[in-house]
Order: sequence, then C-alpha cells, then structure tokens
Amino acid sequence: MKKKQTVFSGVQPTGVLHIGNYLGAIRQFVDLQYTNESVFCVVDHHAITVPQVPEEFHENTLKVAMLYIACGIDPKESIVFIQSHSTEHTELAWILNTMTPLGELERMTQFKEKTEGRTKKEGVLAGILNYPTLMAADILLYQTDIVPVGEDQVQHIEFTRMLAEKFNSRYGRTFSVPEAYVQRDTARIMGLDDASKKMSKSAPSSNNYIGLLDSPNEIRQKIAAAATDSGKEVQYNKIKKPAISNLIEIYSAFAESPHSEIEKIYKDKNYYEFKNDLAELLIKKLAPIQEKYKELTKNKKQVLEILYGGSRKSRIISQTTLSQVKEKMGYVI
Ligand code: AQP
Repeated sequence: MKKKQTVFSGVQPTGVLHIGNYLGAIRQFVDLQYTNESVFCVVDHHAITVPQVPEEFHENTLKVAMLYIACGIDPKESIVFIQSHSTEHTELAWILNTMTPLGELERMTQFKEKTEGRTKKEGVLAGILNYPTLMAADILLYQTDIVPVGEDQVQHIEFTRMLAEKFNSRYGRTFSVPEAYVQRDTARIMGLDDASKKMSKSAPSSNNYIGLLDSPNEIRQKIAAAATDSGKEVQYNKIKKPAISNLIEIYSAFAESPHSEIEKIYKDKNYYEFKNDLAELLIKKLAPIQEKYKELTKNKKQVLEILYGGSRKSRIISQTTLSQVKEKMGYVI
C-alpha cells in the first residue's frame, strides 16, 4: 500500500518518558506509521538546552530510542534515529535562524515559562531561545505534512509554518508546510501532584508523573498520592474538578472508553475505589511496554544498529532538502 503523507516528530531525552508523552505523542506515532511515511527522532540537541549530566544524557538518549520501539514504533515501518547523527538538522537550523525575527522567539510560551523569574543577567542561555528554530529544521528537512504532538508544542508548529512560508515565498516552493496533529482528549495530561500544570518529565517531584518504566508499587503509590478535588464523586468537570477530570482522562485513554462510561461505572463509588482501579489498569497496560523494553536492554547492539540504519535512511531525505535550500540561496555547492 502506498503511504499517504509524511509524519515527523521527536521526543527529548530529558528524563524517563511518562504517560503524558505516550498519550499525547508516541501512541499517535505508532498509529500513524502504518499509513504514512514516518520519521521519528530522539532530539538530543534539544535536551542540552538545559544542563545535562553526561552519563544520564547518554543513557536517557538510548532509553527514549528503546521506549519508542517498546511502545510499538516498528523500525521496518518508520525511520528511527538520533538527531545528532544527522548533521543536516543543525545546518538547516542555522540557516533558518538567520531568517527568524527575535520577537517571534521571545514570544514563545515555552521560552517565557522556562525563563520565568530570571533576568537576562542571571544567565538565560541562547539555546533556550533558539530551539524552536532547530525544531523547525527537524520538521522541514523531511517535507513533513503532519507533526503529531501534545498541545504544548502547537505554537512551535505554527512557528515552523511561518518559517516554511517565509522561505517558500522568498526562494520558491522548497518546503512542505506542516500541520500539527493533536489528539484532543490526550493533548495535555496534567501533573498528578498539581492539575494546573502539565505532566512533565523534568518536574521537581516524581509524584508529578507516571513513568513508562515505573514499577507496579510506584504506580500504586503515585496514584494513591495523586491530588483530588473536594467532594467524593467521580465526575468529569474540568473547571470544578480538574484533578479528578485529569485522572478520568488518563483512565479513559488507557481503557479506550469514553468519560461518560467511567462516570457510570463509578457512580456509587468513591475516589479510593476509582484510584485503585486506575492504578491496576496502568500496571496492566504498561506491562507489555516494560517487557519489550527489558528485552531491548539486553541487546543494545541491535538497538544501535537500528539507530545507525535510521540515520542513514533519514540523511537520504534530509541531504536532498538541504541541498535544495542551499542551491536556491546561492551557496556554492
Ligand atoms: N503532559 C503532556 N500531555 C500530553 N502530551 C505531552 N507531551 C509532553 N508532555 C505532555 C508531548 O510529548 C512529546 C515529547 O515531548 P518532549 O519530551 O519533546 O518535550 P516536552 O513537551 O517539554 O515534554 P516534557 O515531558 O514536559 O519534558 P521536559 O520536562 O523535559 O520539558 C511532545 O509532543 C509533547 O507535546
């Protein structure tokens, strides 16, 4: 079957992936790969926009790659590779940087959040400002049509579209103009310890998230400790009951059952019973991912071969795009 469109996305190796990364992004990668040309990248250059401990960074990069595969990304269907293995990404990022208005970067919500409360003198590093341009390069190199992401990344896709259109209008059509692909119900899974902020792998407390590799006991303990709202009814209402609604969203996504069904099941039950069942559901659904991951850790050589092979395939596409870009701009190539 001819695959329809080109899908590209990436995840940063800034920690162990959590169920928000899975529901907001990786599950979509898996579904889309069968009908679309798919390219999935471990975006290691993005991770170093915040300081990394070298040993942890190295390990986390391989962990993300192994979790991609453990979650169901099939290297026979998709190109899987590590961003820094394809130097075209940083080269195109530089070129795009020269066309990016500073104001566009400064107004990015993530830039504002990540530098909140810090003055320029206190050392806001340039990478945290510039990384949307690198993300644009990642996407545009593959003539991407669709970018599956969580809601927090939508602004960056809009920014990528702006750069693609700007380049195309200045030099003639060179890039496909991509669109964000957001799964409405799981676009923003909130933190377990604070339902007003998104679940995040670099959250100060690990009680904020369920990691894809958390043990059954960790899952039980974290769900038991998860914030709830006043009252005891298991009802979906994002305004009045944000914390319970977040847990219902997680339950609903893993059980593949609508919120209303869950409300019905727990109509005469309390938070305690609901949380117990949610923990057991997560343990059951994460078990096959954890098993596959464990197998992969025993064969890191095979994982590296997949990644090197992915990089070779990715470069066939990215080198073509980069050559076109440079030729149109007048570089001597
Ligand atoms: N809470 C979330 N709900 C739904 N989707 C989410 N994503 C992240 N958090 C949630 C999506 O996961 C993909 C990979 O994210 P990323 O690692 O590249 O960066 P991020 O968005 O900054 O994710 P984190 O977990 O919050 O990492 P840190 O803490 O390092 O910043 C993206 O598609 C993202 O939208």
